[in-house]
Amino acid sequence: MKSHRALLALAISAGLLALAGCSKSDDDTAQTAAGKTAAPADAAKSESADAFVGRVNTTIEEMTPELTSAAWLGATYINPDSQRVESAANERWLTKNNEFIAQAKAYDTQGLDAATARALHLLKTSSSMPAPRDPAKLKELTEIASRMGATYGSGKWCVGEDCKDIGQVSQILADTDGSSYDEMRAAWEGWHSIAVPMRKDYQRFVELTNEGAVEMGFENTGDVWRAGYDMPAADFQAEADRLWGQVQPLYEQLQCYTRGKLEEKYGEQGSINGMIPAHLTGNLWQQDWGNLWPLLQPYDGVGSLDVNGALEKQRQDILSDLVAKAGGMRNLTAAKQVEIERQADLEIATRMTKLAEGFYTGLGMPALPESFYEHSMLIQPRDRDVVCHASAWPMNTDGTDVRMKMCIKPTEEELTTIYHELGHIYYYLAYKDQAPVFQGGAHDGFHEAIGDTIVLSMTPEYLASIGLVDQPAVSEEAVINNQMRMALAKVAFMPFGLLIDRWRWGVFDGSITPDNYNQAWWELKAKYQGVAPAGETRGEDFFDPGAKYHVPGNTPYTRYFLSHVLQFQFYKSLCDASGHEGPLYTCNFADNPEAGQRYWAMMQRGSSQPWQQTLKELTGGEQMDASAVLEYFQPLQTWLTEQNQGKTCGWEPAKS
Ligand code: X8Z
Ligand code: ZN
Repeated sequence: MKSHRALLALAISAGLLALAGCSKSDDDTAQTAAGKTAAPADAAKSESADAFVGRVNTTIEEMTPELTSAAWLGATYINPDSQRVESAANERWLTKNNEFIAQAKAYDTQGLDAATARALHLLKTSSSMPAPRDPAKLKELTEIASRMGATYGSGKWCVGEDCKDIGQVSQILADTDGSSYDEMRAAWEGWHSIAVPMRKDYQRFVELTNEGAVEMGFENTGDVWRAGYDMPAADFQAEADRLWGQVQPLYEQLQCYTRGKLEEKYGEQGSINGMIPAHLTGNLWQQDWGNLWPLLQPYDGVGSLDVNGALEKQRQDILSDLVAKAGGMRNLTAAKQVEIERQADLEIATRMTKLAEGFYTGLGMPALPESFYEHSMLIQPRDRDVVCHASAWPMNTDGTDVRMKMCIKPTEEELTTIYHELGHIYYYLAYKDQAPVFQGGAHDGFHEAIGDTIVLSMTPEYLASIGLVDQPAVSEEAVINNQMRMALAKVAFMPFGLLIDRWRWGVFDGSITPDNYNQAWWELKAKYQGVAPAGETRGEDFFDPGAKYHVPGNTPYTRYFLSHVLQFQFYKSLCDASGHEGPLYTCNFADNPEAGQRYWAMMQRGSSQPWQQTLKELTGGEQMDASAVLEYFQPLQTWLTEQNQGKTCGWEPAKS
């Protein structure tokens, strides 16, 4: 169901679990006396729609803890045993869910109570991993999903005996000042090698989920994904295109400016036919360009926004204290030193998480339950492989066990990711009293936008109030600097947010075939992002999409694009609610109870009504609309246009 589809896609590494699953209970009315599943139509005749939805809710409630625990183990202890437990739990759930979907389809929704009709609708349209009915194929699917998740999570780039995990590879790329062109290129290529073994699995995954989708009455898996937006699936793609059209001119200015700076720094190697070389943006996927700050900062030294420096210093101070308490460095064994380093890592990670929690409680939302800090994984364990990709988990349906899984490092990017993850966590807490079928985002883009809206409120004033930057400078230059900081995270992301599912929709509908998986990927990267790989074309020996978590993890991605539009709409409404006056980009609604109440009321709705209604309650409008993005970035857009004057912007191949 939608609720849990959102839940699990966010939370569960392999995106296996559309829902918690448990074995059939004895009094399951969908079963015949002989223990065989009754035909869905017969089951629907002998059980009212209300009773059916009630049974679905109870089943979700009962199955969720076991399913989420299995998935948590699969993501935090990667080994063959946890994979077996994870895929078996998924298998049980998906079998149950298929039964539910078949029965849901057998009801005539005319004349039903509105909540029952909505629950049936969500059941029929909310499966990110449609599973075939054939038990052997269903089992194969869950095993592939677990294996791909584990392959990604344990992925390493090895040169001889020297192996680097995703965190270490990312650090080489992130150091855009210190790492050389060749070092970054080797790191980028090294990470992409981890995806090669996934290619076959992914191909089979597509076949199996497509079969499940057809059995559910859809054309293919992409068609199921697009059905989850309370509008005809066919309209949804056009809607996403419309929103992209609104922000595309702003992105093109940013791309042009960035490319120019890379050319200044790297000469001819700084661009490829007007495109940005994939290994030079400070990020493995070119989705966040924040690490290019040293190169792109518009006005050097105007209002220091060195959050990375501040966090690193805090960690050093914590470490020095711990070392002093233990009697000084010279008295420590090597093992004790490692232990103390880890203690410092955990302490700064916890401190960063509490800063984020403070924003939410400052809005009047509840403190996180103690169990959050007890059960979450905040730093990377040393003794095993884990999926480091950040995620937030509702372990059950009553909100008493929510967790975050991250490998936190003391950087600004990670700090904002914590605010993002707590957005998911607070959404779970806000809608915990809804029936389990409605425990989801209004749509999946809402779920992604909750925390990011808060991130927009992390203005220099806010950062100063939590001690991470000095008192901010007030000047036009400072405005542009801060706008650039935000644009490198938000604007740079938008085409990336769109293209991943353009690729997957094509794979699922057969217009992209296994013999052009990689070629199609790089065509889309070129078309939307204006990004290209250095050197020879990356042919079909590679499987570059698999080097991004959400592909092996099977998490639909258009949600993030939508979130990057919605979060500006939410932000504007909350700023209005808080009585903010002045330009949108200056608004910080921290500690404002009116904004908090408005937000919480919206979040409490979960997926109990069409998202358009929920959006209207918060913003007054029923449409997603990127004009708030443009309003926010208006000063930067003007500035970029001036900077780019006289340059030839755009890139080959021509954009359509
Ligand atoms: O995957 C995430 C979150 C978990 S929902 C860390 N994000 C996308 C990504 O990292 O690719 C947040 C922004 C986009
Ligand atoms: Zn998220």
